[in-house]
Amino acid sequence: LKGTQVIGRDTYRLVVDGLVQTPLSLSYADLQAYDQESWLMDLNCVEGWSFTAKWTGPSLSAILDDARVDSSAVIAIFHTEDVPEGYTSLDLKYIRDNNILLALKLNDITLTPERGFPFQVVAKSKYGYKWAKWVTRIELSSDADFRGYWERAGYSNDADVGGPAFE
Ligand SMILES: Nc1nc2c(c(=O)[nH]1)N[C@H]1C(S)=C(S)[C@@H](COP(=O)(O)O)O[C@H]1N2
Ligand SMILES: [Mo]
Repeated sequence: LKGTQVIGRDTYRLVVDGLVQTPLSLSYADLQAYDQESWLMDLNCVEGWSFTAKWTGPSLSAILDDARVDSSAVIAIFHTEDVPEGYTSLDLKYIRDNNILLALKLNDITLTPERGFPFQVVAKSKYGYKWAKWVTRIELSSDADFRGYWERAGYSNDADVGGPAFE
């Protein structure tokens, strides 16, 4: 929505904070050090186009386990370089039930800035606007009423592919 964001590999940190017992500040190498899992998955933009790719990266649940998320947290808010106040959010139950990945690679190639370096959230079976790119902070929150950038503009917070695009 503001064009490509360019994030430096050496200075990058992913902050995981909010309702956690152990806030994290992970480098790009830290993300690479987690077990890397791969999924073949479609990205469906609400505008009608889609593509299928192999997505590879750490499990977000594994990272959240290391942060020791409080039982009061219900959502994860993704703060991005282009929308630092909170680009989008996903339910924690959805993240855990679907083993959502943070894709460092697309078809075995490290993401370019255009594709979301350092990673793109693989929001399986959710519309493309939930697939956050250029994420700098994941905040655990109990605010079930939080709405991200597109969601505030009227797009569905569920964002299930095949479901309504608008609320
Ligand atoms: N931070 C951020 N993430 C974003 C966007 C954006 O504007 N900013 N656009 C979203 C939309 S609408 C889609 S369809 C996908 C596109 O992903 P792609 O660039 O890998 O095709 O990224 C999503 N992630
Ligand atoms: Mo999109």
